[in-house]
Amino acid sequence: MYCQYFLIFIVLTGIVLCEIVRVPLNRIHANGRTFEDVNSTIQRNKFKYGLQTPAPEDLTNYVNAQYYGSILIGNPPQNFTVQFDTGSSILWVPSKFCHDQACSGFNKYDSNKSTTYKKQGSFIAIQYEKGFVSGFLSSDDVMVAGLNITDQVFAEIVNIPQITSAKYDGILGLGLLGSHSVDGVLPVFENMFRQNLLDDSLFSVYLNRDQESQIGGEIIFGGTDKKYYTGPRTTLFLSKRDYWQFSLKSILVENVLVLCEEGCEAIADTGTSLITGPSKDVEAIHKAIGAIPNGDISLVNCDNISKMPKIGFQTVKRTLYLEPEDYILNITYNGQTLCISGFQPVDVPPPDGPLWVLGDNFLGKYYTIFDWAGTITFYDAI
Ligand SMILES: *[C@@H]1O[C@H](CO)[C@@H](O)[C@H](O)[C@H]1NC(C)=O
Ligand SMILES: *[C@@H]1O[C@H](CO)[C@@H](O)[C@H](O)[C@H]1NC(C)=O
Ligand SMILES: *[C@@H]1O[C@H](CO)[C@@H](O)[C@H](O)[C@H]1NC(C)=O
Ligand SMILES: *[C@@H]1O[C@H](CO)[C@@H](O)[C@H](O)[C@H]1NC(C)=O
Ligand SMILES: *[C@@H]1O[C@H](CO)[C@@H](O)[C@H](O)[C@H]1NC(C)=O
Ligand SMILES: CC(=O)N[C@H]1CO[C@H](CO)[C@@H](O)[C@@H]1O
Repeated sequence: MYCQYFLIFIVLTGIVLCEIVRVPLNRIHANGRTFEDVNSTIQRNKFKYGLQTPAPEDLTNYVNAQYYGSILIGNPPQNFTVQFDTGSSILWVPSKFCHDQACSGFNKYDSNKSTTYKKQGSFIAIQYEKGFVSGFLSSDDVMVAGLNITDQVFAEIVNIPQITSAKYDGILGLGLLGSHSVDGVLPVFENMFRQNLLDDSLFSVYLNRDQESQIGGEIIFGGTDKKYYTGPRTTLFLSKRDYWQFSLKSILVENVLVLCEEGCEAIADTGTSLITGPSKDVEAIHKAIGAIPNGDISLVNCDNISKMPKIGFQTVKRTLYLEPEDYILNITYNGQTLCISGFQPVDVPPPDGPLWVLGDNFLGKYYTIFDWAGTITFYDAI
């Protein structure tokens, strides 16, 4: 859903500083990967599986707040890094026509350099929770995890927000075809399915929460990777096909309170760093964990983490619990560790809302299988 940390506001001993937290890049593994890296991943996958799927896409983890991988567009291929976002449905990358300062430093798609480019032309604006990007539609071959999707319609972006600290060039929406699809454009996953590129009509997501690890995460198209999950299987029917949406019976804040007693709706969203929920509920959680609002985020005392309640998302099958270590995000900056509440108040208006958005801190704990047939499955992530 593209509501990740672009800016983080820190409070230091009463002086309010508004500062961008830049965590040294050498803490994570190679950021800008080259075409050769992508090609070698593809070659390795072919070697590993001998067929097109399951096709794994390696992800890079940036401070547990941004996960992204590489794709290729056009012939000969142009490389891009994209965030794989289950909370939106379109693919966009910056365009060669973007001359904004904001576009510098990103890879830009040049249709003149691709033999398989097809003009679409219509203007498009894509609204995200925190602003919008705009451009026009084009079509070309897109290679994701070694799967060659022909004539994928995507957006070439010419206007993007000025201040972003996004580590990736664009966003690849992994939502289903539904009322959120932009202009009826077939999403990438829908095309993979229609073009018979998948042996199994699903993809699965592993997000590693260990910031020190070389493996940021992995999305597998057409399969799952048993080395990343364990425990019981919890399969739920989607309550709505638009998003990867399912129903919760309640939310339990261990021994303290019960939220969403009448039931509520949730979506699994790789494109959001944290968990967002209706503000009155999130305020209740913040009271229970002693979080203090600070700009867009809320901070907790790092020393109290072990005393905080676990929080359970009760489904018709199993209650999916998060321990405080799962839902608190910590960021070390200049030798100081900030502990950020993993919950943010966001009131999604009807008809979509009210809605709980279960982002990366939830999905890091639960290995998730997104099935085109209309189910979502959770396992315990390793
Ligand atoms: C990709 O890698 C394979 C195997 O190393 C090589 O044969 C092929 O030429 C490479 N493709 C491109 C476009 O560089
Ligand atoms: C592609 O080539 C055409 C014709 O030379 C030119 O008008 C257009 O600006 C070029 N597009 C890009 C993205 O450079
Ligand atoms: C993708 O498929 C198209 C059409 O089948 C083909 O022309 C193109 O060369 C393929 N691209 C790659 C990178 O294999
Ligand atoms: C957190 O710790 C501080 C002292 O470090 C204490 O005053 C406070 O009550 C604690 N809050 C919670 C919610 O346990
Ligand atoms: C921060 O998170 C790491 C795991 O990513 C953990 O090992 C460490 O103890 C945490 N630090 C604090 C202060 O909570
Ligand atoms: C992110 C990334 O790998 N970008 C590379 C794409 O390819 C161009 C040209 O080879 C490089 O300059 C980029 O660094």
